[in-house]
Amino acid sequence: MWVPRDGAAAARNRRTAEDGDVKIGITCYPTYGGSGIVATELGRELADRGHEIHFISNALPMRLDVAQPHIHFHEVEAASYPLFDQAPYTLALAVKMAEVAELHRLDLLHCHYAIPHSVSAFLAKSMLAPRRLPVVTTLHGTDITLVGAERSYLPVTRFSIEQSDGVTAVSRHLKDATRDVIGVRREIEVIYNFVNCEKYRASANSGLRGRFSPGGEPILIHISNFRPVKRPVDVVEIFAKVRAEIPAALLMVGDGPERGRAERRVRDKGLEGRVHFLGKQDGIEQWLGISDLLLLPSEMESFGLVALEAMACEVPVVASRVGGVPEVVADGEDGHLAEAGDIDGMAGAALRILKSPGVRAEMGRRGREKARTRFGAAAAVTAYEAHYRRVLG
Ligand code: GMT
Repeated sequence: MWVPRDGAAAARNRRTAEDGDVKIGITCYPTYGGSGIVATELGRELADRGHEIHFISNALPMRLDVAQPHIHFHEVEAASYPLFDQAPYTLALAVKMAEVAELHRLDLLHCHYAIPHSVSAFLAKSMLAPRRLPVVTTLHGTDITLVGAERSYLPVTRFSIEQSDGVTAVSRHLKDATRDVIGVRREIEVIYNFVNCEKYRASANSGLRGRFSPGGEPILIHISNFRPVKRPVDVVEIFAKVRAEIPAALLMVGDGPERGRAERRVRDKGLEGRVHFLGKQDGIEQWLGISDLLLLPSEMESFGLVALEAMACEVPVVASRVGGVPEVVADGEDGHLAEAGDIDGMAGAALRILKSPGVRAEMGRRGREKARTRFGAAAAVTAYEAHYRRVLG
């Protein structure tokens, strides 16, 4: 809806999340990655609550079902011209955001990942002035710790965050990093990522499990975008040490630049047949549901959404003690943490869990309980609604 800036008309027209449905434009990276998953799940939950959700992105987000009521999708196509080396996506996105905001009377834009989404949103909002179009930015991690920290991007990252009407971060660690690394001084609300515990749960799919574990041996799993920051080669090294002591299988779910190196390491270690590269998968809950342990030895992780998804499936987590991971996984309770690169430490932790079915089950039970009570979807979605309400004034 159109909300004038000032005056009595503004007060009459001003809409808040409390008054009923809000029309929200959500922009995210549509491909494999935690930020897109969080944006998509949030959009679906908000739509369930009756809000009108317009996804604006260069492709349909991976887990989005446009058949769901109150969900709409608008594709951004960056026009190319022989003069352009690369099509200007940031501008195309800004134009589409402004167009959708006008046509569908959006109340606000919610950008997941600062670069370039919040910059495009700033342009869209400026183009539509004096009509008010607040922008909320949710910071996910690498937009601050890697991309944003890059000297050439730092000023524009800081600018787009400072110019947003509301800013949230997915962990306390990320909130602090935004202050320390980017130099942002404005208020940032921490709203933790969440998981749908109905969808993510342990599964007794004996057919699927039997394919990888014919003798009932434990199944370890790693799920990521196989970027260097995820250290998938470490996963293979850790698994090799586990396999040296007990029979086990490893599922490698996802794809990305480090997959080739990880596959070569599997061959060097003679682990073919024990390690299964499954590529990008929809419905990762089915893979987590049959697994016994998640390995997440990342260099950095502002939250580690997949750790939370594993916990919801009663799968203990062995991960690096980095970034926001300790805010999700409690060492010794629902998993174990070690320093990034400590392959011996992580292999030892994995063996301690896998050699004792009682410990494994108890850690899994605690993980699910924590996922349900501290990281449930309902509380997070309510927190986002309250955030929107404040931004809408
Ligand atoms: O991990 C990435 O390569 C990118 C990024 C994304 O867009 O998925 O992940 C970040 O956002 C996730 C969702 O909030 C977090 O769970 C991840 O920890 C975070 N990745 C890093 O901080 C490396």
